[in-house]
Amino acid sequence: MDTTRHYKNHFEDYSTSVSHNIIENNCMIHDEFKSLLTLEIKKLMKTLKENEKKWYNNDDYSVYTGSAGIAFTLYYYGKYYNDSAYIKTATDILKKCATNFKSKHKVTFLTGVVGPLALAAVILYSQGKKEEMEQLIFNGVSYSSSNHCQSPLMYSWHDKEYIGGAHGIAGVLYLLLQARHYLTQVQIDNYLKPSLYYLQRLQFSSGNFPSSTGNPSDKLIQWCHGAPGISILFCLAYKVFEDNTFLETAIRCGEVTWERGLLKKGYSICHGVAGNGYTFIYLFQQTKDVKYLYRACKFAEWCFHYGSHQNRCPDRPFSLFEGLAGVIYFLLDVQQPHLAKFPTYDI
Ligand code: GSH
Repeated sequence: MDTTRHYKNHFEDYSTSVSHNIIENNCMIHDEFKSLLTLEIKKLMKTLKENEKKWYNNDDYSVYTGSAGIAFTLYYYGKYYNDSAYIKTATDILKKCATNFKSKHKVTFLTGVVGPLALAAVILYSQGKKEEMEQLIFNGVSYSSSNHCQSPLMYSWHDKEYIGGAHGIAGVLYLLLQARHYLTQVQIDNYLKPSLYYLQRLQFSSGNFPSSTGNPSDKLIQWCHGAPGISILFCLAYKVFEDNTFLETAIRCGEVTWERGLLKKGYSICHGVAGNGYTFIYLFQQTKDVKYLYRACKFAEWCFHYGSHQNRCPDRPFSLFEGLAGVIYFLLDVQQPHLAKFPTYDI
C-alpha cells in the first residue's frame, strides 16, 4: 500500500527557458501567468460565493475555520481588485462575528478558560504562591526549566512539545521575532537565539523537521507541521541576525518542500499545497532568487486544478485555513509576491 503523503513532483525545476512565460526578467510575474491566476481566482471566488450558506456552519466565527477567515479573504480580494462590494461584505461578516463571539464563543475572558486561568493566577500571586501561579501562565521559560528542556524556550500543547508553525515552538518564535522591538537584548540573546540554534539541530537529513520532540517520523511537510512553516521562521531569523546558517536551514526546508510538498491531503494553507507554496514566496523575498518565485508559481498552478488531486475533503471546505478561502488568498498573493504575507501569521 502506498502510504506516502505526497504526489511525485513532475514539474520541471526552474530554468530561464521553462519559466519564460511565468516570470519576467525583472522578477515580476509575467502578464500571461497573471491572466491565468486572475481567471482561476475569479472561478474559485464564484464557487466560494455560491456556497455562502455554508460559511456559517456550526456557529464557527473564528479566523481559522470560521466566517471571520472567509471575510479576511473577501477583504483581501476586494482590496486587490478595488471592489468595494467585497470590502462591505467582509465588514458586515466581521461585525457579526464580533457580536457572536462575545455571546457564544468560549475562548473569551468572561466565558472561556482564559478568565478562570487569569483570575486564579492573580489570586495565587496575592497569596504569595508564585510557583503555583507560574504553572498557570503560558510561559515558555518556566515550562522549559521545569521540564529540563534543551531549548531555553519550550511549550506544550495536548501534552506534546510541538515544533511546527501552527502548534509549536516555531510559530511562537516567529511571532516573538516579529515583536523583537518589544524584547530586551538579554531576552533575544539568551532565549530567542539559542532556541533557534536548538531547532536547527532537530532538522532531519532530508531537510524536514519532526512534528514534536522525540518523534522520529519524517512524514509531515505542511505549514503547520514540518519544513514549510520552519522555513518561514528561518528566513526571518536570517533577516534579523544575518547568520548564514539560518538561511541554509531555510533553503534545505525549501528543497524538501519542493520535492514532497504536493500533498495528497489537499490544497489548504494549513496542511496543503497552498501553504507549502508560501515557503517559496518567503525564500524568494529573502534571497531574490527567481527559482523560488518560479516554484511558488508551479504550486499555484497545481491549485488551478482545485479539488482534483486530494484524498479527502476538508472538514470546513470554504474556510481560510482548511479550505477554499485560503487557496484564493494564496493565489492573490502570488500575483504580488514582493508584498505577500501568510494570512494572520505575518504582522
Ligand atoms: N480538520 C482538518 C481538515 O479537514 O483539513 C484535518 C486535520 C489535520 O490535517 N490536521 C493537521 C495534521 O497534520 C494539523 S493542523 N494532522 C495530523 C496528520 O495529518 O497526520
